Amino acid sequence: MKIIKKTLLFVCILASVVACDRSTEQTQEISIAEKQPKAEPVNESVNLLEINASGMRFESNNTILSGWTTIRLNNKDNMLHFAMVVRLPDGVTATMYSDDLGSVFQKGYDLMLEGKSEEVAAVFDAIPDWVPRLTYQGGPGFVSGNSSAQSTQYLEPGNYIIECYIKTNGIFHSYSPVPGQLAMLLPLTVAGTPGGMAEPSANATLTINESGIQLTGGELKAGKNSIRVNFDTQIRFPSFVGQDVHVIRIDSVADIQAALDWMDWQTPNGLLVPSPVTFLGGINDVMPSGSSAFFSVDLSPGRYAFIGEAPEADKKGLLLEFEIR
Ligand SMILES: [Cu+2]
Repeated sequence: MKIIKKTLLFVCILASVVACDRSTEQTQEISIAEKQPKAEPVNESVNLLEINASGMRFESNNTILSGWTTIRLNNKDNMLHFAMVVRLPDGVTATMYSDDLGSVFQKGYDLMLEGKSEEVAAVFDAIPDWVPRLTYQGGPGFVSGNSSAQSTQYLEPGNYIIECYIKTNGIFHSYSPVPGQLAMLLPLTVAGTPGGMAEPSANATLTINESGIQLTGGELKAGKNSIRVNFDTQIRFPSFVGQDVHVIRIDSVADIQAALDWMDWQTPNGLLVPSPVTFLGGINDVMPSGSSAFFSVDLSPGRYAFIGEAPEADKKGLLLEFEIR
């Protein structure tokens, strides 16, 4: 883990002629200040990365300060996108991620649809040896077209990518057929300089563990919600995906099964746009186990569910319905 320490260097030049008089004034000021009650320091700085999704590409600054970071995904397309944050091991670049891993998933998926299971296994056996050292660090969850989603997560300095692997016509948005060119994959540098943003507050807490998603604190409300997610576990399922949480609006009973069926990228219609239900954001996988992160979601009265991106999410406990009155 590369940690760049911020060095603060204070250079103080005092004119020797006036030093004596000023030091007397400073002593008096300090003694008055000490008699006043001390206010708790308030840190209101915002460490925000704004990403626009447009024409199946991300547009953004490619750097952010470290520590707590808010990432806002403004989806300007008519289709669903998300923005998963992945930390790259030292020596791995966004281009390597695209060329050596994105291409493997597209090839494996294509063979999967052709029913060539042995060839699929051979393709996935050939994934680069650095893949197990990728760590997943959140990022805004699934959000339908022409709307925004926002997550807040703690990012250490380093090199990252932001990825969307929704499919259009069977092609993952992050897949680039041209080596060296990036599709829906954004390189991100998290600088050594701390952004100084405080950990957000939340009105509700979700806990994710072996049993799935539970509401373990606070209350969901109409209007803007800040939701803390405690990732007590981070389980990787055989389909390579981890535990995460997204919000769907339930307009009819059929929406629940449609969303469950849609949440498996390995099926022809899975993660294929147009999505069968409306997604309002959430947060992608966070590692390691024991980490917490946050997402914001605006809820009008109605029925909703938290749902994980995994095959048979309900059987994994990754479906939690709720109502806002
Ligand atoms: Cu996308």
